[in-house]
Amino acid sequence: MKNLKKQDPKVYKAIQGEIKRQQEGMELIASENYVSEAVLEALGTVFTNKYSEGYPKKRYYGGQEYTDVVEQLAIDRAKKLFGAEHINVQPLSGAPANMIAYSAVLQPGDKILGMDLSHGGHLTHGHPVTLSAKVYNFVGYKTGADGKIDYDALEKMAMAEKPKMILAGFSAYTRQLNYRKFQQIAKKVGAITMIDVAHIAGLIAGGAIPNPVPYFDIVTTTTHKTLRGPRGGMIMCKEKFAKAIDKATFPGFQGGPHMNNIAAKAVAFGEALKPSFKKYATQVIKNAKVLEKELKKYGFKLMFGGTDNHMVLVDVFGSKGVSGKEAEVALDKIGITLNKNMIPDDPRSPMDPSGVRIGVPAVTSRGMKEKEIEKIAKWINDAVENHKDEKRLKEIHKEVIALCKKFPLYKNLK
Ligand code: DSN
Repeated sequence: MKNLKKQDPKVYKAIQGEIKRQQEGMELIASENYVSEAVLEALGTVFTNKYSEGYPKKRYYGGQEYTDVVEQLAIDRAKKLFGAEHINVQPLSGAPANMIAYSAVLQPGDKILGMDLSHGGHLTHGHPVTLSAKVYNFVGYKTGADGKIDYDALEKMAMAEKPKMILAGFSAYTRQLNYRKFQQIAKKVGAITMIDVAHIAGLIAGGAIPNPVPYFDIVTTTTHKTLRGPRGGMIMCKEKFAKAIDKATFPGFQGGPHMNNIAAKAVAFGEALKPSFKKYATQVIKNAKVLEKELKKYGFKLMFGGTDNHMVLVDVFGSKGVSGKEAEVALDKIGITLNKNMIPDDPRSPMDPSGVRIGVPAVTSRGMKEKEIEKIAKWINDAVENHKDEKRLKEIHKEVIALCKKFPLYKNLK
């Protein structure tokens, strides 16, 4: 970064600070990951200069011989990964992808059944603060008494509400979804099926969990979570919705696609097609299972009874009398980054909820395995139980940094 260093030392310094923070910190935010240096290189290219409204071979401006190459590569590789009939790689991120998908097949005011946020859903699945909830009429389904989605209740709700769309997917639910059930229920009421796989896309691509693509009309995702690509979104769909999805993306919702980002998506999808990515996805699940077991051993209550994916949702307040916010702050002090999170029917507030969400995709990318996860669980327990003991927190922080240094990251970045 020699030009940046000379020209803009303030931005350069912040970037160096962030590199060090990522190198020395333990990243347990379930939606984060570390892209490869090849993906970073593709992001920082002259494709950022190019306007390319339209799609490969059907653009509005000239000079598209290379944009067409990278966009087509991204599409073809994503098709191989997920087996989708049609793919649009232009959505800028997950929230736009969801809004585009709704607008492609629904009319304002149409009803969507989506998962309640505090039960594991996502803001864009109908939370009142979002634009989507102002445009569409969302009804939220919840998890049942056993902590899992109650499909009988979902079916009754669908029969009573007659939604135009049934939406599956989540940002904090930790159990495998029954794709077939969603499909069957939607068929009964004549609803379109959509699933947002942002959190689990990499686990699907790596074959570590079943692929929902055959069961759903529309599948949206981000590309930067378990899939380990650049920040961005993507929509997959059945051929019959292809035109509607493409038109809703551009010109319906977005302008020029971010071609540097699409080039980086192509690189990341190429990486996900390699056998090493299968190993990665399998290890993510193994690591999450160890985290589940260890945290339970330390007396933490896990929501939904445990995990089948890459994360756990922990009721820290119910388990240890420490709020989600207090836990997040204490863990930050020891170099472990995660986020406070609501638990189902949380008696506390969103800014200081009962839970924390903990995910292992990033530490697994770093090469950490079962043994390291055991240490992480021990540190989490230690920091939560001693959250007011600054001296103890400092001691643990040193141990966290020492372990991070054994799993180096971005060695060539300067
Ligand atoms: N912010 C992402 C997450 O953490 O799950 C979802 O948008």
